[in-house]
Amino acid sequence: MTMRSARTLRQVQVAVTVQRSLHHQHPPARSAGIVGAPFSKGQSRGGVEDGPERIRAAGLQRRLQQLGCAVKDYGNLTFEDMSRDEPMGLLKSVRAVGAANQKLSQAVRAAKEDGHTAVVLGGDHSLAIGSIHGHSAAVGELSVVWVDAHADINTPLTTYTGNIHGQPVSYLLHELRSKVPVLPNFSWLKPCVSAADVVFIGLRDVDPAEHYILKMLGVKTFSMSEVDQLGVARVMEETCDYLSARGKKPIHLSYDIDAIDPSVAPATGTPVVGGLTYREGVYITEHLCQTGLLSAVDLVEVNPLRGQTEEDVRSTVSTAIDLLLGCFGRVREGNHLPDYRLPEP
Ligand SMILES: [Mn+2]
Repeated sequence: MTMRSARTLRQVQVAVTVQRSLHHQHPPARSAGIVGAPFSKGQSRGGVEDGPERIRAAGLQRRLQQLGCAVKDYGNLTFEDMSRDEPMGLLKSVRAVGAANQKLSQAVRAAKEDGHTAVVLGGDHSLAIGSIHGHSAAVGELSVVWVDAHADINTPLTTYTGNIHGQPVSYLLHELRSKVPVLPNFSWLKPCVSAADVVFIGLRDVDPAEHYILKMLGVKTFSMSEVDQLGVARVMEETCDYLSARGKKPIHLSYDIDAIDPSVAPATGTPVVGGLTYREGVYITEHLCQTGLLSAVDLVEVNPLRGQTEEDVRSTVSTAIDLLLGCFGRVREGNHLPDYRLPEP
């Protein structure tokens, strides 16, 4: 190797190093538009409506700002009581879920139109119906990453609990349009997501009908078996390769805290053993953040009343916050603000 080419190589290495350190000192400007959705009627356990306030009280806004992220908190949506909301067959609280999601759809759409990365604090996972619909109304076609112990893809006719938090994906998919009956307070909703634009991660409690639907539609899934087999880094690489092969669409991350192992995040309505570790859970958010395509995030199913102890609740809420911080550029190596200067003696 001549001196000349050796120098060129070193120059390249220096340039790469400079670029990298610039990247760390000047993270892309981000802003979070937080929408609180204290809604619990997509399932039958009280307490999940307290999720937004607990997550805020643990310092979400301050911690996002410490990352250099601008924050606009739109506050909590209010949901009217439905005086007459009788079950339709097994299906519970249909009218309340329909009305709440219509409101949420409008709020998420507004947050997107204001230029923010939307953050929906749930509340139960039925809220993904309005969140994804509103996101899509603002930006068009989406990629959806659904991180959950459950597939939440029952239709109103396959559910055996009647809880709509186990069904939101079926309401959103074009391919299942003919399988979802007309429901009161849902006339505003049109399916807006293609099955090929969805990836599930963390599955470990899937009903037979859900499994049939996933196979029938050929939906990309990484159950906990694949997380074990491939490791989370490869799962995320394959997730992003798979989604971007259909075009680089804005990503909607719908994160159910029950994806995380109950030893870390026990305060949730339907915990299932054998979940993601804290590190795997956070890695998913870090990786999606790095794509630069993350456009909206739901963080749902934190239920402070489901913890056995205050430490259970603290651990669950603090994990939820770390997942959200990962979405906005927190990296575990540490961060500093772009204008930081070392004190001079
Ligand atoms: Mn869920």
